Formats: sequence, structure tokens, C-alpha cells
Amino acid sequence: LPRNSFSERALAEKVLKGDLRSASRLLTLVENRDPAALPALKILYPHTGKAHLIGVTGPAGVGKSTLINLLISAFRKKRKSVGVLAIDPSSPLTGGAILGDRLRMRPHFLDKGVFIRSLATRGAWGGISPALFDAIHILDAMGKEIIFIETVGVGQDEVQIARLAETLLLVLSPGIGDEVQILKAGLLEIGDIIAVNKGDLNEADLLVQQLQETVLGRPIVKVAAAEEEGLSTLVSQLEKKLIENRSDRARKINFVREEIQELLREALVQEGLSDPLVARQVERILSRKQDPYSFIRSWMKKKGLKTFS
Ligand SMILES: Nc1nc2c(ncn2[C@@H]2O[C@H](COP(=O)(O)OP(=O)(O)O)[C@@H](O)[C@H]2O)c(=O)[nH]1
Ligand SMILES: [Mg+2]
Repeated sequence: LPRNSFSERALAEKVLKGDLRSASRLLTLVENRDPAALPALKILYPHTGKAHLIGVTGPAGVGKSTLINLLISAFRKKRKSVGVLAIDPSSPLTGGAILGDRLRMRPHFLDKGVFIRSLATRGAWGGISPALFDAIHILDAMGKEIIFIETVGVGQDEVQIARLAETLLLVLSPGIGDEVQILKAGLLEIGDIIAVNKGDLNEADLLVQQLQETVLGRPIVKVAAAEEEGLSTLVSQLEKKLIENRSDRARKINFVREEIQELLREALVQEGLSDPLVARQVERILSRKQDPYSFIRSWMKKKGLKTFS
């Protein structure tokens, strides 16, 4: 792996030229939280901020991956280069990403204008992690004009992607169980556009109707990804939103805030965990000679940081 500044610059320059292998290499470094990625990331950063970020979320099995596969084709026809980051829940056994999503998107594997990557987020809640931000920047810097981020979300709280996507596509489908559950989970409060997939199933129309009565002011589009139906409406609604949201400064500010928050969290945790003082306290806390609250407070004070109380 590149360690000297010459090869780091070379790696960054290759990514900027859209080189897939270099991008993959850098992505592996950021996934492993390898500090060797930092110099390249710093070089890339000024070249980022151009891509449209489309979050695609919804319960498992509604057809997000199938739909993204079609959306890739639609945007490729419009000569847009496309990136996909599929966030899979980390397996507690392997810590790795599940292969299903990659397989489903296979038709695009030979297209050089498409870059698809499954991202393991190692227990990060809701899939948001510093590695996700790095990955977005890498795809952006390599010239991807549209970046889809697929995450699984069952309730509003789980859908952290809503806080950073430029445009959010919520995918639902009939047969995901009790529709009232969706309402309770607050999932309908998010999503610039709501796609009701599996439109080929009988119950789809009822779901669309229920949503139309509940969700006001946002487009609800019926699609059947497996049948490749309803795509043109969805694509044109998406394009409209992309243009609208592009000039939404609040969303951009929010993105930077979220990224800083993630990096701060990571830096602070690293600092704490690498301090032998912290390790030594475990025994004292375990034996109740010390409480964890007072310890954290005194540790932060030692580091010159103020605590919240
Ligand atoms: N009937 C029907 N099944 C679909 C449709 N789209 C996807 N599916 C199926 O739903 C299952 C889950 O799809 P997938 O894309 O993996 O869902 P994800 O978990 O949301 O990414 C697969 O078996 C798909 O073939 C559709 O439009 N109609
Ligand atoms: Mg999927």
C-alpha cells in the first residue's frame, strides 16, 4: 500500500481521472479506517461537492436494489455517470457486507460509467459512519454525477440517511406487513419522493391510495421494478427534485455538520480508547471504586475539554 506522499498523490490523481481500481483501493483504506487514506482524501476534497446524492431507503425486501438497478440504466441512458454505495447491516460474525446487493446490480458490472460498492459500516447505527462520508467524496471526486446510497430503514430514527442525502427516495411496497406500522414508525415523515414498488401486486393500489390520503405535498409514484414499469415517471420526478434540492443551502450545511459530527465522534473515541489511563480505569469502575461519569469528566478535563455538565 502506498505510504509515501508521491504515491498518495498518484493515487488521488488516478481517482480524479475516474480510475476504478484506484478508487477501490482507496475505499478499502477508508473502510479499514487506515490513516494512509488521509493524504489522498485531503487532495480529493477540493474536487468534491458536485455529485447529486440520492438516498434510497425503506424496509428490507421492498425492492430498493432492484429499483436502483433500473435507475442506473435510466441515468446511464441520459449519459450520467453513476455510483452506488450499498450499506449493509454488518454481520456480527464476519463484519463484512452481504453479497446480495452486488449480485442484484450485476448487469452494470461491465459498464465503466457505473461504480458499485457495498460498504460495511461495522456497527455504525443507521449506516452513517465516517467511512460513508469518505466513500461519498471518493465517488464524487472520481466524477460520478449521481450517487445512490442504499440503506435499510424501518423507522424514522433508523433512517439517518435522511439527514444527509440531498434527495431522499423512500421505497415502500405492499406486503411489508401492517401498513399502520409504517405510520407509527414515522417513516412517512421522510422522503422527497415516495415510490410504491411491486405495483404488479393487487394490494399496491390500496397502499398508494392510503399514502395519498396521509402524505400531502410529496409525489407518490407507483412502480414495478421487476417489470420495469413506471420508471419514466419516477425518473422525471427525481430529476425535478435534484434540480430543486441543488440550491437548498440548508441541506448542504447539514451535510457538513453531520460529517464533522461523525469525525469528532471517531476522533474522540480513538483518543479515549488509545489512552492507557482509560484501560486502567475499567477495573476501578468494575469494582465500584469509581463511577464512569466522574471518570469521563476528569479524563476530559485532563485533555483540556469541557463536558456538558
Ligand atoms: N412482485 C414484485 N417483486 C419485486 C419487484 N421488485 C422487486 N421485487 C422482488 O422483491 C424482492 C426483494 O428485492 P430487493 O431489490 O432485494 O429489495 P431490497 O431489500 O429493498 O433491496 C426480490 O425477490 C425481488 O425480485 C416488483 O416490482 N414486483
Ligand atoms: Mg437491497
